[in-house]
Amino acid sequence: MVKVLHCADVHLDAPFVCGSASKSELRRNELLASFSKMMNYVKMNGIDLVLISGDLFESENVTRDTAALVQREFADNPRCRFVISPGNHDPYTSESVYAKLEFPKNVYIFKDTSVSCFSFEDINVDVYGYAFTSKELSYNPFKNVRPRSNSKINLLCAHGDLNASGSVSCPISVDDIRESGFDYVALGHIHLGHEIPEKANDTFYAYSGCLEGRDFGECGIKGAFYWEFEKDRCELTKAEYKKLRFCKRRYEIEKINVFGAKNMSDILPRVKACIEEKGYNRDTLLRVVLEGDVSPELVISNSAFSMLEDMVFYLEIKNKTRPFLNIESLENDPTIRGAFYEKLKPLLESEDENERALAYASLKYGLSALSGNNVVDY
Ligand SMILES: [Mn+2]
Repeated sequence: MVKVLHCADVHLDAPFVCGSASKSELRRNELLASFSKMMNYVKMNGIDLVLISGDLFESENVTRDTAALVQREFADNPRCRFVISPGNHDPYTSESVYAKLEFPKNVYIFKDTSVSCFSFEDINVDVYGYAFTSKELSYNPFKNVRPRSNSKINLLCAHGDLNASGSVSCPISVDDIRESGFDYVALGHIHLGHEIPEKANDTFYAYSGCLEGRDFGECGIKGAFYWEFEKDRCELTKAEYKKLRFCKRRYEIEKINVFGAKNMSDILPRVKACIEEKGYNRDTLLRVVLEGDVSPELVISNSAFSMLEDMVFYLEIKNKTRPFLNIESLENDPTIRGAFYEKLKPLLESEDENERALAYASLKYGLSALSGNNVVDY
């Protein structure tokens, strides 16, 4: 049985967006710590092979200290083989970290845009791959490439853009994967990553996603795939995986509907309850988007949220509420207008976004009709 770890898009030394300069610097260091945590996992769990599917570094930013740390981590895991496919952010060039630094013997780096193979006889694994040699690679180098021996566990370590024809970051189609004949295609480039690997024909494939989210475009828990493979003659008899968490913190976005809120005390408990229900804590960078129609008198002040700030690592409030015309008068309206509003109120406060939108439209058009107005021109 072969133990494989698949990661990608670590982007060591990349800048973070995180509110303040000091927190951003802290996040940069946390990314390094997450990388070390992953490397410790590799050591403690006797991983045979690590596939790094591109963008390990962010080339423009990589410091000498970071390069030294990576070299040290690789050297500290002499039992494990590390295979690297340079991506669009860390292409293999004569000026790159890959060319300039000397890596330990257990590190295998693809250097060319054409596919080549590292063969590990002792574990019966062939790892195929290629390198970006500049920021762009406008074709898929492994299209029409087939593994040379079906008795080997055939892995492909690839940086590229799945289902994005015309992409300059190595466009890969599912058909390319389906026809490839590899046992596993370990993908890098898309930071979101799969939670569950896909399968096309006999080939498993997945994006591992990045190791730490860097902004609210990269939400969720980040990490790497752990695989156990076994091949008996030409038959893959074991292919089991786990998605492992290595990120120190995570970005999350929560939309909260505060329909009908009249003051901050209608809002703060809702935000607090959301943080508690979702189990967010100091590991979370949270953006709260406030939505819904609220009383025109309501003033949403960011400083009012300071009492919640310590619940998470970073709290950002986006106010997308709209002043509602006359909720209060509707609430006290004894006529059919008030009754109509009362009837719709549960739907206006629904958790379901579509239901809310529909109820809102119903209220608008209903009130308009009751006023004898042209519904369309409301
Ligand atoms: Mn990339």
